[in-house]
Amino acid sequence: MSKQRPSRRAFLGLAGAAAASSLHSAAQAQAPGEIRDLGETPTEYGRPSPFADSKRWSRAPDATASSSNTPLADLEGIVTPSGLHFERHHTGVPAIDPDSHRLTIHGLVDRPLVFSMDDLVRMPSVSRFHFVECSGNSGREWSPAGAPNVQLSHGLASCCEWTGVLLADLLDEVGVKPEASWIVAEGADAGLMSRSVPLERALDDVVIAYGQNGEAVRPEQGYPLRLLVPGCEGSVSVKWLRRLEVAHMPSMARDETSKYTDLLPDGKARQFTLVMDAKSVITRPSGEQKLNAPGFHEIRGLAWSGRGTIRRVEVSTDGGRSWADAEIDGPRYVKAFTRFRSPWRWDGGRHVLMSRATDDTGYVQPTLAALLEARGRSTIYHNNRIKAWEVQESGEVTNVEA
Ligand SMILES: Nc1nc2c(c(=O)[nH]1)N[C@H]1C(S)=C(S)[C@@H](COP(=O)(O)O)O[C@H]1N2
Ligand SMILES: [Mo]
Repeated sequence: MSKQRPSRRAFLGLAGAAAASSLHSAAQAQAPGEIRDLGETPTEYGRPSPFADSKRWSRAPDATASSSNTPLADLEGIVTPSGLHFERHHTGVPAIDPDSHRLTIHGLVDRPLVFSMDDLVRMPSVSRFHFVECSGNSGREWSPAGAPNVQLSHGLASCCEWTGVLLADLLDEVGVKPEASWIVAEGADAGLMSRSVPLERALDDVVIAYGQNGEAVRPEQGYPLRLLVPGCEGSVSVKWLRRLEVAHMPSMARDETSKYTDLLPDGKARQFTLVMDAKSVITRPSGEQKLNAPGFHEIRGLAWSGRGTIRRVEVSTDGGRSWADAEIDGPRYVKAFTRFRSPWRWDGGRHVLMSRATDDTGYVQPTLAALLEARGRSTIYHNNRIKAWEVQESGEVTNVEA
């Protein structure tokens, strides 16, 4: 369905004197006969322009326990460049030689098997766009104060094209016994991080990935092999994957008991809350950015859901009093980032900007109040509240209580 749009030129209103005069000086800069520099010698593996200095933000650069955030405000479209994928590793990034790496599948199976990387790469493959989001993403958003910018508030989420083998195909090879109901995955990092995945999910869309954005999975993302459990909290996507045990119960590993459970006000905890609920955030204008002048500014952001595709994103420029549908004209993949855009004419006044996502199950992203009502304040995980930014009269964008 093609939407009725105002004439871009008339609406943007950028054809004024300022734009015309800068065109004039650009033409002057290219005088005929001028000798121009050849620039730098190309490299074997390209790098971003030195003027484009997007960086992962690291809390404490430390080899043993680390995390870093994707600079979402700097990125366009839905793909996170591999070098800017957020990182979360509990016991360092191991250096693994793919020639000696093996994946063992055993437990409640007919034929336990050991796969080399060559064995896996010759099998039928899939390539799919999926987000990975740490369930601790937006942990600071449990307080009204929230985080000052989108890298800190939402940057423990990234989206790449992942290539690999469907776990269902590997389980077919080993033959799962009827009494099996869980898969326990183990990584080859120093702490042998381990998580359990229900068998029905393992047989659905789980990928054993060796490719990321067209090249090998990056070391920080689990080279040479990672489990990729689409739509689920990042910690089940076990990196540096070396072992899968088919079992009749979860292993109750550290990271599914003392960590990654959601403590409720009555002292009980939700466990195996794997699915990441629908969420969205405005990446531009967002905290710590500055609008240079009143007039046209496109509002842009990202929406995603661990249950399926994004059906709708609404944007408010008046603190949630009124909402309008944003445009989604890029790809709308399952369990992947979805880009939304909304035209806006800034009048120079104060405005509170918000976005609200709805997924194809009909689930609507909640307010902070609704989330607190359901879960209380004792957990740090699974915060998908509606996020607000305030545009000040100076053009500065700040985080705002909402
Ligand atoms: N082996 C192993 N797998 C792991 C982890 C880890 O520390 N070791 N961290 C988990 C957590 S908590 C998250 S959020 C994701 C992060 O994936 P990324 O670093 O590729 O962004 O990996 C998960 N898989
Ligand atoms: Mo995580």
